[in-house]
Amino acid sequence: MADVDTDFNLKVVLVNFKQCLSEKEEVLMDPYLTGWKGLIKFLNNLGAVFAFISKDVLTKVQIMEKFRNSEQKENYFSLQSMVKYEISNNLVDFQKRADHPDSGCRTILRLHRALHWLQLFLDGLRTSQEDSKTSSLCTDSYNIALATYHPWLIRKAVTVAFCTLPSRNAFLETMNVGTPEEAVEMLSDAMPFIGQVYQLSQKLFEENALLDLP
Ligand code: 1PW
Repeated sequence: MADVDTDFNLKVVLVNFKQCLSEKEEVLMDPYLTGWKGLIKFLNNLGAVFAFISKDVLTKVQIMEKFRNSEQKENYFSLQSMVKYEISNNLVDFQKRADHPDSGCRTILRLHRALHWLQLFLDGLRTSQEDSKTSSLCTDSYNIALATYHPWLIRKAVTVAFCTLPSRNAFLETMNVGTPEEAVEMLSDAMPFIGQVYQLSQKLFEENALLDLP
């Protein structure tokens, strides 16, 4: 396929999530967004049915990049500085999307929930048997992490897209880090960092009552 990015390597993408973790236990915005941009490439390589998913994620990454390129860029240096800045300046809609429909907080919350899905899915894949069905692993993690936040139509479309996923070994090979065994090893090294990024963000959103932003 001409549009497949052959230079893609999931290890390089996942390293960004390690780089998100600052010494002060903050989650740094730029590597977070770079990590997501890599995941978008990965999604695009999975085929056209994933295009609507990657498009939504890309839109959200672009919203955040705009903040990072604005005069307020320092306030968006980390997820923690963003939350502090947006809350103290009343830049977050808490009840319904109105004055600030695309706040950094509500945008990152969507990516944060999606990261939870990715974490569960890649961990499921890593620890599963060779004959496990990728589509079932993917659907199970989606149902736990994300489905409750999506309307019926999206849930349906997402589930259809998952059915097109290749077998476990073929999927591990699309990560471009060698044999399926090497891909599993790479995931074992990388997943703890994704887990830490997820936990730190979850704590931040929880402490600031941001987990249900419209
Ligand atoms: C196989 C690797 C998968 C990694 C990427 C996971 C991304 C999951 C994103 C699912 C998006 C489905 C389509 C869009 C739905 C939006 O309505 C929804 N966005 C997300 C990211 O959940 C909510 O955003 P909204 O409508 O409140 O702006």
